[in-house]
Amino acid sequence: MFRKRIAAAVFFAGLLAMGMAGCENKGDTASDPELLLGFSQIGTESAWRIGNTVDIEEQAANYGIGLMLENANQKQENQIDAIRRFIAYKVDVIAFSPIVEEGWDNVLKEAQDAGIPVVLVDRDISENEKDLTTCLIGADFYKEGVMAGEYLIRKADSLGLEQVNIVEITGTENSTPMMQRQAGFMDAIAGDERMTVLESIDGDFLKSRGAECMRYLLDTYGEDIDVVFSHNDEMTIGALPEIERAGFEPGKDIIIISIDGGQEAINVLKQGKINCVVECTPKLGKALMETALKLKAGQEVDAVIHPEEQVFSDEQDTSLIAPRGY
Ligand code: GZL
Repeated sequence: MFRKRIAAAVFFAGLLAMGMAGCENKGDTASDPELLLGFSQIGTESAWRIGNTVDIEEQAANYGIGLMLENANQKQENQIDAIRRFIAYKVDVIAFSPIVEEGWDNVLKEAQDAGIPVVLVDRDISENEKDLTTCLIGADFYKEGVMAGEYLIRKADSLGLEQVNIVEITGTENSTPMMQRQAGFMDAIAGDERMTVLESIDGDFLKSRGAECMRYLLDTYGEDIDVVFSHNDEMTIGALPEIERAGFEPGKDIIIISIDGGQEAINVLKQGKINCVVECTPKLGKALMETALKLKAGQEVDAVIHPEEQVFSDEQDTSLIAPRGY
């Protein structure tokens, strides 16, 4: 315990110095946090991810919680290393957004042996490793996929379509959002005989890969494509210029369905080039801080916390959509 306080004091001295330099001091809590939270973030691959990081940093400051946030630059091994550093620092709580669902059991056993609770943020891990974590704070990705599929059925009805050919650009393979968004979407359209999935291809949640995937899909299927279902806005934004370069009007010749709900995608929705954006809020920081404080106080926490989420689409007056903040 004594070593922990020294480590924390050294760490907070740095924080305080940065705090004095970078933002106003919110009173006693900002300079004498009750709690040290270690957070391993996946990277900076999307506006969603950056918005998630900003929100966690802001909420840590609001709650007067000491935050050690490390960026893994899209590498699982960097997340595992960061968690080991948090254990060495004897933080009070560890949180992380697992880039994929498998491969965490060893480091999570080390955290358990050190008596440090682990909170999953945003993404989940495999069932056989979950008992090594305390809880999950993140979206219901399956429901997001269902909402995307249900929108497409309504859209096909409104257009009187008899055949709907779909291409899917998926997020990072073996990640929770990729697997569950795909499952929800496919389940939602399964009973509709008009729906045919021509191909699913991994875009890794990246804008550049979204463009590459779209180029390949257009070269392969051309005007047979009626719908693009993209697992995140970054890949969608990357795909749009490729659709236009091929001579098609996105949002009119090809129905575009995306997920995240960042400002850039909402702006394009308002222009009519995207038809539907399912919200996936990155604002998980408040729930994380409140959960960390409960864990520190030895209180019970909910096993799963899902934020409320909505669908933005051309079925509504998109001019009324408020600024998104990410
Ligand atoms: C979803 C999150 C996903 C976003 C992508 O909660 O895990 O990762 O949809 C991000 O933009 O890369």
